[in-house]
Amino acid sequence: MAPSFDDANALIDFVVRDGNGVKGLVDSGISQVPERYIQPPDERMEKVVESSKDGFSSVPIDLSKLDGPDHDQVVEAIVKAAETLGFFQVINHGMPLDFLESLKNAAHRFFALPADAKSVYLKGVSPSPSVKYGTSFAPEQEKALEWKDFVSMVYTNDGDAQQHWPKECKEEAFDYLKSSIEMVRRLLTVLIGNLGVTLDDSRLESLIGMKMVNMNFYPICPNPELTVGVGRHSDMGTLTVLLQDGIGGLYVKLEESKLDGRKEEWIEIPPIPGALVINVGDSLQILSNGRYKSAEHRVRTTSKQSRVSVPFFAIPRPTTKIGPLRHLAELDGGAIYREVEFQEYMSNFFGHAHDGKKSLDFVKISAN
Ligand SMILES: O=C(O)CCC(=O)C(=O)O
Repeated sequence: MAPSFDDANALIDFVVRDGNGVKGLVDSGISQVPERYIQPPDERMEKVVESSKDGFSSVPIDLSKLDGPDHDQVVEAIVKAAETLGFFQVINHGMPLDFLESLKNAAHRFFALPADAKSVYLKGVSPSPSVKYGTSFAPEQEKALEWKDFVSMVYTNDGDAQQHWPKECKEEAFDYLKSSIEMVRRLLTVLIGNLGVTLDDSRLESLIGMKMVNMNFYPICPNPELTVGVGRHSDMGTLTVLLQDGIGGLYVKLEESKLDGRKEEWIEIPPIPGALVINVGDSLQILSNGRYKSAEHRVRTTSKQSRVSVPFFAIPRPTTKIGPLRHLAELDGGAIYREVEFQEYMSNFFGHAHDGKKSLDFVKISAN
């Protein structure tokens, strides 16, 4: 029998420790979200106003044109998107539509498993440190939990992935990882090339040396107006490639400087069949001395249908030193971020609940 979800400890035991997740909560037949999921009024998403776009293009970028006569225009579009919103969508990226469908199906297959089959991958008991199943982002640190379950697969080598990634989704996750790596290499070469640096293979690899595929599951929510799927945050890595399904609900915040005094505004990244979403992470913002914008984003919940998304995160190797490119800092009259070993940045990132772009404060050099 499901415990009383009015008792916060029993709720955490059921959802987090026993691995039932939000899915288990919903399957138990709740008609209202437990208190612990209720966001403070400022974080609720019931009144999301879609902005007038402010010149941000929602037209996806055709990546196949990077190799043809339109190369320069495609580079310009990628750079502009990275400098403004920090988010863009790509099509003709080399992953066929039926493969993307199979990837979403694989995510549904995993989360449809009974809790005891998923909980073998809980932190502390998982057969490999590279696989982790869980719920919310940092339940120990969060005042209000996120309405999301996830499985995370860190790539170390082909053998580990074959042996340890969950069989319900490993083939698809692995193929997605391999294709995403190629895409990220091309995009980073463009973006860093635009900063006047030609990346050699070893430098490129140090910037994307940690590779991770997550599968996110957002169950139907009885009170979407009180909850969030994922709270406001930016990603810590260099670039993220995201497959979302057709449900929608991914929102990106416009930078304050673009708002001319208007209050905060969020733009929805609309689902486009066959497209993948790309976003800039903190590491690329740091490296570019603030030129490229790591995008603050969050996810709405819905009462209509469960949603899945599959991000691939390209993350610097823990031993890589991340700091602004020296010539940019000189050009700009100083670095706005201090150099840090990425391991340190990552520990700080995971040590806090999602809180917008506060993760960057860890390395920000104050103005005075
Ligand atoms: O589900 C989404 O659309 C975004 C997921 C996300 O932001 C994350 O996993 O960090």
